[in-house]
Amino acid sequence: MASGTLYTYPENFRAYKALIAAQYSGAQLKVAEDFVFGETNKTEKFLKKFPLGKVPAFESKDGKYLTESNAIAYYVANEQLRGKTDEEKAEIIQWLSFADSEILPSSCAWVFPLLGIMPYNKQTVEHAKEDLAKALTALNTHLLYKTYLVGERITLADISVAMTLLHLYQYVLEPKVREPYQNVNRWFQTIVNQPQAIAVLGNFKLADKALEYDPKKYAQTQGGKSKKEKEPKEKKEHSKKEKEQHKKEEPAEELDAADAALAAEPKSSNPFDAMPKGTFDMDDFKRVYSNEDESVSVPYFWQKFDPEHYSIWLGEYKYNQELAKVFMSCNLISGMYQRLDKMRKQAFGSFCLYGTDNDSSISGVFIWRGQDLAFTLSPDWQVDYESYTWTKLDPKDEKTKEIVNKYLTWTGEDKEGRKFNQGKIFK
Ligand SMILES: N[C@@H](CCC(=O)N[C@@H](CS)C(=O)NCC(=O)O)C(=O)O
Repeated sequence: MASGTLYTYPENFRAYKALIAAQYSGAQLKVAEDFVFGETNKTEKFLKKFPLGKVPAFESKDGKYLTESNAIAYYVANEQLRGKTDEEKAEIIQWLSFADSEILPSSCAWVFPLLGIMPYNKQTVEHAKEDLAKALTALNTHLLYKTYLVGERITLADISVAMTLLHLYQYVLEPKVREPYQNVNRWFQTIVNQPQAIAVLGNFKLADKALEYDPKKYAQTQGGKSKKEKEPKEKKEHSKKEKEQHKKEEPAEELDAADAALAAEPKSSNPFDAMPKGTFDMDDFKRVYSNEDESVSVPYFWQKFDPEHYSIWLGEYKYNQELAKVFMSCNLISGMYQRLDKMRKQAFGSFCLYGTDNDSSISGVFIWRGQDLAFTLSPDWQVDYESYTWTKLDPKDEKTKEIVNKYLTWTGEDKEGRKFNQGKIFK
C-alpha cells in the first residue's frame, strides 16, 4: 500500500484529491508539517526532487517522487477508485481531463477576481460563465440516471471533478445559479458528504450568496505590481492559516489561469486612437513637465491645453478613512497607474497623498484625450476607478486652474486641511 509525504499548503483543492483517495484506500499519506508555501517549494532541496517547485508533490516512503495532483491521487488510490475494467479506466481519465480543461480555467476566471487575486474583466468573466454553463449542462445530463460518474461506485472521476468544482460551489454557485443543475448538485453533495471526504474537507457548505466583486480588494492586494508580475500576493478569506500561506506566494496555477484568461481577451486597439487628435501634444507637455521647472511647465500647460479634444478630471478616493500606512496608500496610487498602463500615451495624471499614517487622503487630476470618463472605454481600466469619485472640471473655470495647479505643483492641502505628503505622476 502506498505511503509517503504530501507537500501542500492547507486547503489546496488539488491536494484534496489525493487526501480523499487515501481515505478510501487506507494509504498512509502524511502532509508535510513544516511546509511553507513559497519558501519550502523554492528551496534547492525541494527543487531537486520536484523541479517545477509546485504542489501538491508526493515523496514515497521508499524515495520516489511524484507530481501532478491527478497522478498522486491515482497512486494513492485503490482498485475501486482507479476503475476495474479498461473501459472504466478510460472513462475516469476522460473525466479527469474534463475537469482540468473544461471546468478549471473557467472556474479560475470567474472566482479569482472575486477573491482579489486577478483583475476583473467583464468579458472574460461572462465568457467563463458561458463555458461553465456548457460544462455543467453536459455533466447534468450525464448524471440524470447515474449516481456516480463512472460505474456504480465512487471513483477518482467523482473525486477529481468534485474537487475542481469546489471553489464554484463555495463562492459563486448560489441557489439561483445552481438551480438548473439539480443532478450535478445532488451528485456533488453526495461526494462531499461521504465520510472519506468529510474527513478531509470537514462539513462543506454550498454558497448561500455569490461573492461580489470588490475593486478595492484587487487594488489593495496588488499594490504597485503589474498584472503579470509573479510576486507574492495576498489571497482571500478562506481560513486564517491559508491566508498566511497565500501571503507568501500566489499559487502558480492561479497565475497561469490569470495569464490564460488575459491571453484569451481579444486584443483591442487603444480606444484613444479613434478620437480626433486636436492640438494638444501630450508627449510634448510631458517632456516640458519633466524637464522644466513648474514655473514654466504649468503656464505652458494652460497655454497649450485644447479643451475641445481633451478633458480634465478630479479623482477623489472614496475610502480615505480606511487608509493606514502612507507607503500602502502610495502603493494604491502606483498600482492604479500600472493597471492603467495602456492609457499612458494619451493621458497625464498627478495624484497626491495628504496627511500622515492613519489620517490621510488621496486625490488627484487626470487629463486625457476625449470628453468622457476614459475608464469606461476599456475593461482593462476598470479595476480602480470605482474606488474614486470622478468629477469633470470646466477648463474655463478659475477654480479648475487652482485645482490643477495644486496637483501639478504638489502643493497645498486636501479638503480637510491635511498637508501634502507625497505625489505620483502618471506620464
Ligand atoms: N497541474 C498541477 C498544477 C500544480 C500547481 O500549479 N500548483 C501550484 C499551487 S496549487 C503551485 O505549486 N505553484 C507554485 C509555483 O508555481 O511556484 C497539478 O494538478 O498538480
